[in-house]
Amino acid sequence: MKENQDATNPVSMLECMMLIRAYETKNRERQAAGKASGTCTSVGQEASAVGVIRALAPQDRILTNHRSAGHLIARGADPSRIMAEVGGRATGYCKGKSGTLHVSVKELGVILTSTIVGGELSLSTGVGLSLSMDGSDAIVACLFGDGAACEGVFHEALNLAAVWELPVLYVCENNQWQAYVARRETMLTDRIATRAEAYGIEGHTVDGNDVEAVLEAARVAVEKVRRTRRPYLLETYTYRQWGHYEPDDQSYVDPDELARWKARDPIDALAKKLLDRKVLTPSQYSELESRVRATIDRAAAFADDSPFPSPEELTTDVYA
Ligand SMILES: Cc1ncc(C[n+]2csc(CCOP(=O)(O)OP(=O)(O)O)c2C)c(N)n1
Ligand SMILES: [Mg+2]
Repeated sequence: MKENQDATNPVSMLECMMLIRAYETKNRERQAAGKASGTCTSVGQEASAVGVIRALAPQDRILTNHRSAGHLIARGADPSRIMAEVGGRATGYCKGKSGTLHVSVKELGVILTSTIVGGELSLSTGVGLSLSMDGSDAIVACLFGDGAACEGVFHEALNLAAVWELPVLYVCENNQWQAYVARRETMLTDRIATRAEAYGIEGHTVDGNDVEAVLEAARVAVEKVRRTRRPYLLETYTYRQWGHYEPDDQSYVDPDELARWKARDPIDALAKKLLDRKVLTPSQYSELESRVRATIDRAAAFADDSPFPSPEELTTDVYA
């Protein structure tokens, strides 16, 4: 099975990135108003989410981390049900039980969004093993951060997948932050993909703020993993524009650095490119903005109108 061509059209990718940004913005407002639990937002990283996820085929599996709303939306998850989940409502993807988005969306192949840093690494290797034993042509995409790449589990997961030849695409979203610690304080290299060589696999770094470049790099990587059934390490070099967690005043962030990255905002960059290429007119761009706003307003209303899970639900779907 192939990726969905409509989903990789640049205008569709722009709309999806705008939808992710609008979702995160609305969720931050809702958190401040006490309507949702605080979440880790992916603002600034939309190109990485959309470029990687849209290169996958429907049968592929996804495991990701705590900064996952963009990955879910790019995969086609309904923002209403994500918002309901974060609001603890029964209509959420996991009946509101996942806390700050520790969800699984089986119908989309999203096995887990792990809030345990690095948890997705070892689990993805395991899912790769199960696909391999089943003789499936599906692959696993494992999205994690530069902080997770500093954990011992990174070595264990990649090395085992390399030695056992498992079909896992490891994607490090290097957003320059590990909670409140700058990435440069925890590693002397700023290119995580170079570590691939140590495991005898291929690695590549791509500009994570350029969605077309990310899509192209992810397509190459996905094709290689699917064909060779061997792992690959792709790094999307990007920047976390908002705080680690809402609320976060970002008082520890260098304002000049933040301003430099905001000037390279992935959504502004793609919109400008498409307007310059005349693939998009200003009025079509305004239509996208209105459509996205309407979708997110509907999502918020859906979450607010949804019931909380009943007390009898407390122990259902929970494995002891
Ligand atoms: C095992 C574990 N240790 C610590 C934490 C607390 N924590 C949550 S996110 C985070 C930083 C993760 O950084 P990175 O992997 O780069 O992901 P990013 O937040 O930048 O997307 C930390 C330390 C955790 N959730 N799990
Ligand atoms: Mg990080």
